[in-house]
Amino acid sequence: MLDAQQIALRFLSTRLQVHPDVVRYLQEQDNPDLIERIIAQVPPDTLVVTSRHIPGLTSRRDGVRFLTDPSFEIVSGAAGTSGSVNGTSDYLHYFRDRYQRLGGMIRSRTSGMPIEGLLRSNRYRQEECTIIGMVAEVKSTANGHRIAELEDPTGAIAVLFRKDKPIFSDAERLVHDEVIGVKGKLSHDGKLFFAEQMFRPDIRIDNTPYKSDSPGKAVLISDIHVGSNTFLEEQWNRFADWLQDEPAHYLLIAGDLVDGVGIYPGQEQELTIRNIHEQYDRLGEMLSDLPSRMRIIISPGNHDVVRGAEPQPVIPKPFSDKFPKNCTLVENPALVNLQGVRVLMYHGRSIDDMIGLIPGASYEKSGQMMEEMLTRRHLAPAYGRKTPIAAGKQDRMIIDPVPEILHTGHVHIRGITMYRGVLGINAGTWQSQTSFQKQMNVHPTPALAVTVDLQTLQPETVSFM
Ligand code: D5M
Ligand code: FE
Ligand code: ZN
Repeated sequence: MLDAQQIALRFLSTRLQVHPDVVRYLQEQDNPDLIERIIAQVPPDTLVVTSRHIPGLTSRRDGVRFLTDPSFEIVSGAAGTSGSVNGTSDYLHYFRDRYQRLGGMIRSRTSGMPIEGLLRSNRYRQEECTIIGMVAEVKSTANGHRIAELEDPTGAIAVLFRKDKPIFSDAERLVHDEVIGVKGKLSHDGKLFFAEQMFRPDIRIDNTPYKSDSPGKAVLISDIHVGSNTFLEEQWNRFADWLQDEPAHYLLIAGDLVDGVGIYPGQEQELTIRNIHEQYDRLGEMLSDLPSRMRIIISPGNHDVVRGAEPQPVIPKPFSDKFPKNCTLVENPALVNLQGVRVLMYHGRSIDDMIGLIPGASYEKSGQMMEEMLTRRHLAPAYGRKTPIAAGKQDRMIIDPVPEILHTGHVHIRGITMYRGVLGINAGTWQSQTSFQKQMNVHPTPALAVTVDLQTLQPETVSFM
């Protein structure tokens, strides 16, 4: 996504002001050429560039969003945007970008001071102040308090969250590499910061989701696992039959399309299709049997043939050859716009990590796991554990803009949640319990689809068991 300030500066350099709606639109388009085209096209007496100056765009009723195609647009995560990773310089950029953008969200509600400034002089000791930093490390003390090392670009400080303070329930759920703000006081000796209050980047409390002004229905699924001997073919066929008569406009599939090969030890014994090409070809046939009036949006997961590091690229050419024409391939994650309703699709591998780090978290509570992402405004906050992240120049895992719907998969367990106006949906899987999941004690909820009416944003679960 382009930087808002840079967009505004580019316009200012030609003596043009620019409306925030237009900045937002240009950020979403992520195409610097478009800015140049608009500058070249505005009439010479223009003072402020508004939506009127952008040709071919229809505005959403609230004037916030513009669509070239009112029924469907990929906001981010289009094919070819995942990029490659170039060593340590990108890694530094990545964390700087993560800190700047998430810190900026916190700063819009409370101002913070640089950690270095706090430590340099005695002036701030015992004075209430706020700092904004990334959690470098977090652990429990011998007395059951939590202590976190908080870092910003200027310095680092140990922050203590006492177990007898109301703040402790937030602090318990701290994971490393998330960005937070803390209000509190520095100790006498300047070595420890006592936290009183904590701010996450979070969704605004008054966030109101956009609803489509024309009829539309989306069907959300994930984790089909074609090729596995636990893939539920009969149930899938029932789903396909049901779609024939269902006025559904969109089918969204959030990863693990096929079971893949060599994904876990002993997998060969549990495959009915042992060739990865044949697995995708079979999926292509299944999708071709679905109504061609539907737009099918497909993103990959950790069982798919692309690199594991997120953002994961789209399913590449030879594998998608048999997919019907009504399929659109997107990356993982991807933000798509259905009639103005934005759906953030993310397979959800980071849930494995969060379950290990957040007390009380579990596979059964996939709804809560989506809330943990939304409050941190990040799809995979903890870096360097099971979820490989391609640390490119920009952090593509940041949740910005706020979607109407967060669509995840991976856990194979249905979960639906509503958090500050954002609808979180995990529809489960089309695979019954595998021996691996038995060992992991994961009890799937298979053969479910979740539909969403785009005019009301009401979800409904349909079972095909
Ligand atoms: O994930 C299917 C389910 O298995 C999901 O609930 C997560 C769980 N799973 C997958 N890999 C692991 C590891 N490494 N540890 C613990 N739990 C795991 P799928 O991506 O379909 O294999
Ligand atoms: Fe899966
Ligand atoms: Zn998965």
